[in-house]
Amino acid sequence: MTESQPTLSGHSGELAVAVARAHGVETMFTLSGAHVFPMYDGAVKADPPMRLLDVRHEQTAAFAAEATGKLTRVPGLAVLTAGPGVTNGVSAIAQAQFAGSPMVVVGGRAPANRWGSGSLQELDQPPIVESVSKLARTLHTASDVLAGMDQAFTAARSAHRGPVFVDIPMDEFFNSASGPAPGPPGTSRLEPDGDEVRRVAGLIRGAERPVLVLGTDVWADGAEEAALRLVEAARLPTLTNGMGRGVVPGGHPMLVTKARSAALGKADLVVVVGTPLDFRLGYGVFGGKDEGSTPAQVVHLADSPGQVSGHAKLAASVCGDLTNILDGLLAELDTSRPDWSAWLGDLQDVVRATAERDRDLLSAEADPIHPARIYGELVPRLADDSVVIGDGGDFVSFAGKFVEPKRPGGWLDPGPYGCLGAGLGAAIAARLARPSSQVVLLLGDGAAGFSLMDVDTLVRHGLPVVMVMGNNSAWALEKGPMQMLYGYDVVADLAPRTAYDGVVKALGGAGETVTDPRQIGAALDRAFDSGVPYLVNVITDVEAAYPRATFGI
Ligand SMILES: Cc1ncc(C[n+]2csc(CCOP(=O)(O)OP(=O)(O)O)c2C)c(N)n1
Ligand SMILES: [Mg+2]
Repeated sequence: MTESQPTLSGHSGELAVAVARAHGVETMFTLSGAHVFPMYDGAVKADPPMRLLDVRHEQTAAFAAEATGKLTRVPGLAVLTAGPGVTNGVSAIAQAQFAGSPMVVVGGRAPANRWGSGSLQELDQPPIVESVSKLARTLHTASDVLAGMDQAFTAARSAHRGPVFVDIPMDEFFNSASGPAPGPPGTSRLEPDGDEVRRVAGLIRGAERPVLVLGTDVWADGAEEAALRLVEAARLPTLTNGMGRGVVPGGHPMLVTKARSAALGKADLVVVVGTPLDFRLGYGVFGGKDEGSTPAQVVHLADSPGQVSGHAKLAASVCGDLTNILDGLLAELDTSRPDWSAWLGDLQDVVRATAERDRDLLSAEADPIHPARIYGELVPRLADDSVVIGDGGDFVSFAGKFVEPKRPGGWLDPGPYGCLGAGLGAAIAARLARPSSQVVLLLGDGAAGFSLMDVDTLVRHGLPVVMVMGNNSAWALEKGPMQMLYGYDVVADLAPRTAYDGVVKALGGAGETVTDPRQIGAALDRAFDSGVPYLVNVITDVEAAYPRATFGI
């Protein structure tokens, strides 16, 4: 401790809240439990108080913290009571681990002074959470809290980002300690290897048909501007996925997401930035589409060493601060690079042809409604700074096809963990993180069942969100594949045409059911104008399955 560092004294909850605030946390997502009361007391007595956002299921608190981390790039904070409170949060913690979302979960824990005697919810939680988090540990005494919480937040926000779990025994939660007051957060950034960057620039320079892929970590690492600089200066055809969507704005001439199959199938070099080479990217095998052609060379650029693919055959890789890597490539390519305009032009032709084909679906008059028509109505109504959240199967896959965000940081999809039920938590987080933006939650009717009760949370906290449901009365993303494999399906149907808008109304929001495609637009306008949580329940055609090329297996 230096002389200039003030001392902080208080109970563990006060100390933990002070550290969270020093790391930029504004909201504590939680559901009540006595084991974590000191966190609430710490929030209430902080100056100014920390916002408490209480939900109806711990998964919602944890998904809200995860989405806060994604949207604000400051770790989200969930506080979950001991035992079932913590176990209810595990799926969201796993999702954060898969997506690299910075978040800290503070768990209650049965008291240390009775450990082994069988007190209520006496569960050793870190071993349960360990495999799905960056770090999971118990802060055994009040005097561990200041340093332990700082370590938790620092780990969560350092590349590669992810969830950190700590629990504090109840007796020690109420105990007091003192120590140095938390200062501003420290983060270190890994300098990339300059020789490797030059090697990658050489590979790009030598390519005839290069393609760039920008993923979630481009946004998470704060490299979105460097990425766009590189794309525009080098005029590289680019695809985006996850939270990389919007880094190259929808409609940009270099964005060829609509020509994805041609781009990845014909490329001779694919440079993947800030996203794993997982099932979403064909496990990192590209090209070789035309007869006699060889697979593309693959370059992987990652925010940290552990993220570089271990399974794909890589021509080169670089890890470290993504802004430095991308600016390093730009500096190299600025001086000399081939002209790829013919290749880019070919892909732009495919983009145009795809957009032309999509137009029919987006304006489909079909009865029952084709889910694409919903996007035909929604997309023109989206502002550039809107936040769009997907929670569902096929319905959300259609969104991935038709919604091309204009800015980064406003697109939340299920990501590689693909966990249904994140929707309401993410919507709550988005409403708080972007108070003046449109927040649109796209819900499958199946997915809605996991979290719809948390409309109550939106209502209690005065958080308006537009919910748009593609209600095909089925778990369609599973129904189609089961039909394909077995010629029949079971456990894939839901009750026909359920009035989920009635559920939202009962909880204090508003909504309506739409069965005529020509009524969707007006219903969306009413939802955006309503200023309350509003569900547009669109009854859609279960036969209109998403044309899927991969099942992720
Ligand atoms: C927590 C969880 N349970 C089950 C699944 C498997 N699953 C993936 S998509 C899907 C169907 C989703 O149905 P719905 O939300 O109605 O969207 P639809 O495919 O019908 O458009 C299911 C059950 C999952 N991904 N996550
Ligand atoms: Mg469905």
